[in-house]
Amino acid sequence: MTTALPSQSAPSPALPGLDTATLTNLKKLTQYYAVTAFLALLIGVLLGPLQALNYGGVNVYEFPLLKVLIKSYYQGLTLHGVLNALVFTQFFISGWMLYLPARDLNVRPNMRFAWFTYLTMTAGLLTAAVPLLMNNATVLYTFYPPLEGSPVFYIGAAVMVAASLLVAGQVVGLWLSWKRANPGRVTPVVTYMSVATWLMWAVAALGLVVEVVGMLIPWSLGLTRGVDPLLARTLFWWTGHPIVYFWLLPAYISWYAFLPRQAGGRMASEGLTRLAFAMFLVFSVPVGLHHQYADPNVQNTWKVIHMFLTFLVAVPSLLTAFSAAASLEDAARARGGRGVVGWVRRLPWGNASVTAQVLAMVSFIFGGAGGIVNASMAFAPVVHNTAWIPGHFHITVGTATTLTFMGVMFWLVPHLTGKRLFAPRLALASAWWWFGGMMLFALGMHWQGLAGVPRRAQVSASAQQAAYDSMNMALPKLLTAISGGVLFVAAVLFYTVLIRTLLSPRLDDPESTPIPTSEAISPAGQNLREASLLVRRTEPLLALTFAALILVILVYGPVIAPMLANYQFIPGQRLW
Ligand code: HAS
Ligand code: CU1
Repeated sequence: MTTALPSQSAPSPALPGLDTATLTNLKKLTQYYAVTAFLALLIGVLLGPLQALNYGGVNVYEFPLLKVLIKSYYQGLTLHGVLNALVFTQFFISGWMLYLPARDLNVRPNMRFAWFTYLTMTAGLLTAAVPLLMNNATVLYTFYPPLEGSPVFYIGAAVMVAASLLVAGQVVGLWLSWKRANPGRVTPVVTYMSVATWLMWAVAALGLVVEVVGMLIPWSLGLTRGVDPLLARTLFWWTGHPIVYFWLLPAYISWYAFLPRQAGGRMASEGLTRLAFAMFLVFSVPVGLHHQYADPNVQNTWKVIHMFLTFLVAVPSLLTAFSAAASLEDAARARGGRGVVGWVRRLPWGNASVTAQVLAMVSFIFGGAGGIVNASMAFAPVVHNTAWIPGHFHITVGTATTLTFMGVMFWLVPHLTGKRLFAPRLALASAWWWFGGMMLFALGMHWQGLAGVPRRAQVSASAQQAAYDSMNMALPKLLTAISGGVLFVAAVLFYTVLIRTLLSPRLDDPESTPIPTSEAISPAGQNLREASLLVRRTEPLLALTFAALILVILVYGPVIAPMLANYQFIPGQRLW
């Protein structure tokens, strides 16, 4: 049956719109992406308390039962990082940012290609999982050489990333065909944000693709006699910094476009939203050296330039903080809120989806502030490679991203399936427990980091236990250990809600839970000719991508060229 659907945006005469059959298929695909993502997160999250206990001074890795499954702290940490930070995010985002623009534009994607991409990504994941689980790729989620994992791991990871680029290509293709059919029209804002994010990711991924395909795969297959660790790290961080915005911006899409409506308000300004995403597109990538301040053989001049560009890329997040707060205030005042800060009480705190996302935002105030500390060359030596860094990223990717995606699932699953959210009060509780656990973990870890406790270290079984004990870390260690338990409870609550919802019978028409697209206080309008200067200047996303690429070449060329000229062949090491 192929009936036309009520569309998000006006249908365009020259393009086939979404019919019921395609929409059902697209919803199924989105559900597959989301469920695969949350399954990966489930395994990753169950390993989390083990890591937290380590930083609480408790070594659980010697328990015989655990030893059967996980050979070492480092294997546990590798699985935790890969599954949560790389697999969960990429799968969720690929489904989310294909579904949203297709709905927003009302354009029919090629569903065979879309399923092919999902299957390719899953094949990549399963391939990489084998050596990870067999302790043959215990190289942590950054896989820095000369640590050498099985080639199967690098090949699986490369296939996974390549699949994400196929999704990027499909979404950009949908947008371009919409543009051709709608000359002179302003790109609808949800599509604008999605396409900007995918284009940013395409520029960002180049570094990783060159590193893995050009260096790590041939080396791990024994085709080259060594690998250059400095060049590999530099290419890794070319991708490694912007990857954090690839995780963040899909959450921002929800904060800008959906959360205001869910809370009872409006998006602040479409123009400002576009400016933020245009800035992310241009400035996300040329900043990777802020992960390499401690690396030798990189000129300080370039480190300083990357530092200033890092401060620049914090600006669109500050714009987002302003916009998000303004739209929440708009919502709360519409619900009768009063006072300079008293309005906060009138947000719909009983709504699990809203609460999860607002708490994600609150944690990101601290996560973002910590990021600026990390980026400052004067402070970096104090925090680099200490427990501070995992503290930082658990209140960025661990909450701003993850807790937002959890909150999104509370409406997305009913919207995709027609099933009702199981036990909304448990869902609400899971958001608070997750937020509380992450804040405790972050406090404990930032604190330990300031005292000099290293990151990625099995401190609970340190050979220099006396040195560790003499740091007087009893309180932060306790906080960190407790946070592992709190997060475990949060996970049990969340997965109870998710799994029971998924297993429940379909009761409603899925479309009776609509996509909560918000109106804007200051909209962009439909026609470019009548739009504001800001909207017109930010519309040409391909030109902005080109500018991004030029900027990246300018600030990476002089860093990478001497490394290529002085390539070092360092043999691999297996330290586990
Ligand atoms: Fe970071 C290391 C700098 C953001 C993730 N970062 C990491 C690592 C990860 C990570 C995973 O410069 C570890 C990598 C590794 O394993 O080695 N980070 C920054 C900076 C930002 C930043 C400047 N990071 C993120 C985000 C992440 C993430 C986002 C994941 C999603 N980070 C660094 C640096 C390092 C680093 C160095 C290397 C450290 C080292 O030494 O190795 C900025 O983008 C942050 C800007 C953000 C803000 C906050 C805006 C606040 C908002 C919320 C508003 C709230 C409201 C709520 C409105 C300025 C938008 C209102 C509430 C009511 C109730 C009304
Ligand atoms: Cu970074």
